[in-house]
Amino acid sequence: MQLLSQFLRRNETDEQLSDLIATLMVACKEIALKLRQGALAGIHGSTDNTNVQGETQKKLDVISNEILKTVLLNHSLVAGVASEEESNPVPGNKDGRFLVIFDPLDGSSNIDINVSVGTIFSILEAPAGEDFANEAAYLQSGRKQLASGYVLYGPSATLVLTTGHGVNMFTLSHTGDFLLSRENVLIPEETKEFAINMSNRRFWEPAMRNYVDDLLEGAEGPRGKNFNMRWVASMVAEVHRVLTRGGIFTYPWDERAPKKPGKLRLMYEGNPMSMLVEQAGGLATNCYRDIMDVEPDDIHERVSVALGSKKEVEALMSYHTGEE
Ligand code: AHM
Ligand code: MG
Repeated sequence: MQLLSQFLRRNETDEQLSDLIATLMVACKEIALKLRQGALAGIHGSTDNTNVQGETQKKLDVISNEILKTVLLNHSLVAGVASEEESNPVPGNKDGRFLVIFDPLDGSSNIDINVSVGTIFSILEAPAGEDFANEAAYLQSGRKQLASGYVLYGPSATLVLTTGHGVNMFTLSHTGDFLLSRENVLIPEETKEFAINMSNRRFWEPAMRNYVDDLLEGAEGPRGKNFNMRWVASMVAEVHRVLTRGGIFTYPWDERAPKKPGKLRLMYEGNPMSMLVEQAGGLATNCYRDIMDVEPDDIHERVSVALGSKKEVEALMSYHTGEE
């Protein structure tokens, strides 16, 4: 059994980056404990607040956000953090080397029904001479990420991490250590499994409708095989399934919000998940091009997401671009 810290040392990961990842895991372990207590701790349900995206905050959204902020902003290497639950970035140590961007508790509509949720994070280099209370410092494309990952709080708590050299999984043990449980994750190139919120079909672009309609035709249709569908409504769980056994996950453009395409956020969800998926040999696109090539204009910007098994994402893209 190999500890996360041993694994990072063995792979000659930058010491400061390893230190930051260890600190992040202190916060995630605390969140895992709160989640395990569930209803007994009186932390289910919603607050009276809405976040910057106009969504009602769950009590655990707020608690997880506070835990991450407290732990990270006390770390001398952290120049600032940006969170899905904060209107503006929060500065840390102005001489810190890293910026940390996170969705403290993704899939939080699943908390009260005891279904998997997760913390998603993205780590960037802090540009010299910037004001880390200002979002400009954080508006870097996904290609600039030094590391990204998530902790899935499911039947077990699992860290899935990339520092740009493949993807590895670590499971939280009863002793409170993250132990290596899967090395060099690779997503199968082909799949027969897709994940999309079908109830939004009438709002999609025609290309997306055609693609999904063809999947539903099964072996008799143009795709020539029978597909199965899954929808957990927690991106972390969907991406975990894709990384574990392949598949395609998509949350596409939606005509209800033409200026804010899709539901998922580029900086907190799109970029970190895209880095993991690409590092595992998959594709992560906005249906037209790689998400990590998108230059962000706004810290809370939304993005259309289609990621997973390479050949299936290419098939989806061909419906959109018209290219075979
Ligand atoms: P959240 O960050 O507010 O939890 O929202 C993101 C979640 C994703 O985890 C998931 O893919 C999606 O919202 C589910 O949305 P839907 O309500 O359409 O099923
Ligand atoms: Mg989220």
